[in-house]
Amino acid sequence: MRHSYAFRPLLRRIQATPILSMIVLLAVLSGCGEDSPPPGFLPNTPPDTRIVSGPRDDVPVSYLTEIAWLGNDPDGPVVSYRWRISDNGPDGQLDPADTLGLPWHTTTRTDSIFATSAELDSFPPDVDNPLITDPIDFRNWQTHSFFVSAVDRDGTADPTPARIDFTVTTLLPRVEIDVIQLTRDTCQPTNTTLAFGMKIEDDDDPDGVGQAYRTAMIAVEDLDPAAFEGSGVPVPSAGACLSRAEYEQLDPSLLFPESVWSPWSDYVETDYPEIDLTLADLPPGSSWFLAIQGRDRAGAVTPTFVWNRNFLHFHVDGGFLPTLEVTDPTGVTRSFQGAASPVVDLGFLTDPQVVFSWHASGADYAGLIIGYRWAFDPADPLEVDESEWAVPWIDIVDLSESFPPGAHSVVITTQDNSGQVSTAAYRFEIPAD
Ligand SMILES: [Ca+2]
Ligand SMILES: [Ca+2]
Repeated sequence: MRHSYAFRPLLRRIQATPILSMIVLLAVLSGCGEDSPPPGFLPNTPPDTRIVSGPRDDVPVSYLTEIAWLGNDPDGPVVSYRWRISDNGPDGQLDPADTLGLPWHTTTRTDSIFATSAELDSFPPDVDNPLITDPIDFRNWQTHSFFVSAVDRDGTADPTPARIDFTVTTLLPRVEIDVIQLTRDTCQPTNTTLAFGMKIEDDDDPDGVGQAYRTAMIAVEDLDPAAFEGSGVPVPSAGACLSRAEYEQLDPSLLFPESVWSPWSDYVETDYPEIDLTLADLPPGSSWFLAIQGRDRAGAVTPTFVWNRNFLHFHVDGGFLPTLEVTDPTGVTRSFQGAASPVVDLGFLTDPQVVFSWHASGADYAGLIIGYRWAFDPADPLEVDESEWAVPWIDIVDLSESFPPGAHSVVITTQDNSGQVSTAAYRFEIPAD
């Protein structure tokens, strides 16, 4: 008896072990633990998902891509979908790393237009075309995979998401400096203030414009000497002026490394001739490289730096004066720069209705005319008092005024955006009848 008593628990233990293991294993497989459904309860069936329309994998499409999907669930309704889009890297192939940590987004919609990134440069069909040289023609590209899973009433997502692979392209945004005129094939002389507008065009954007811009401005003596290696162009010293031909020998990727760029700013389209950038208090004698890049909705960035388009080489001279050209009542046009001296004497005018018209320019030094004002019969035509001006600074380029008999004077002045003024002063006499 004692013998069998001692033996029985051991036998029970040996028999119990595999049964216990199976129960634990079943609980792990079902994932339910103690909440396992009672016998006879049907487990939830996950929903199934399919993509009903979208881009083909062999034809590149716009970075704005429309995709539609549907799901069905054998034992209840589909209540939502979850989706995600991967960027598949330069090889264009979906790798496990491409979806690592990629979040799922939830939606109840069954279609959408997705704005996807296209940040890889040199889209092969463009690069192979030797006729294409302008960024207007170049495209960036990226291959993406779109995944979507239907989610049922129980929160169960289709474990095998529907998937579509596709390649998108975007035309690159173009930047153009405007408002000022840039025509030189050597450095542009400027005053100590330089102001200009810009436009960032993007032909495949719904609004036709880029979304952001950034600038790089470097004194020529701070340029990376490596950019000059093998170019035949000497490394510039402070204040040096390079020609367009010399600039075009240099490696732009070394001229404008990532570290020299400003942060990105939102680009808001303005009406010409509005000013987007003003550079004030520039030191006389300094010489600069200035480049501007645009960025589009797909993240594509202007790749080239074209002389006098989105690249400007300028030298700060200072002391430039606007040129004021005035046509007087006798029909003679004269040019004025700086203070009015001497006063132009027109003698007797037969018509008491006196008409002047004018035009001013700072184009020689990329200066901008900000307005005009005039005075009638000031105490001293060569020293008009602030209170004697007939109008504030305005953008009007002619005047017509009736004068009584006697001696009179008219003073017309213009100002540029660096505060430089040029003035024309006239005296004349209206005879008594
Ligand atoms: Ca279900
Ligand atoms: Ca674009």
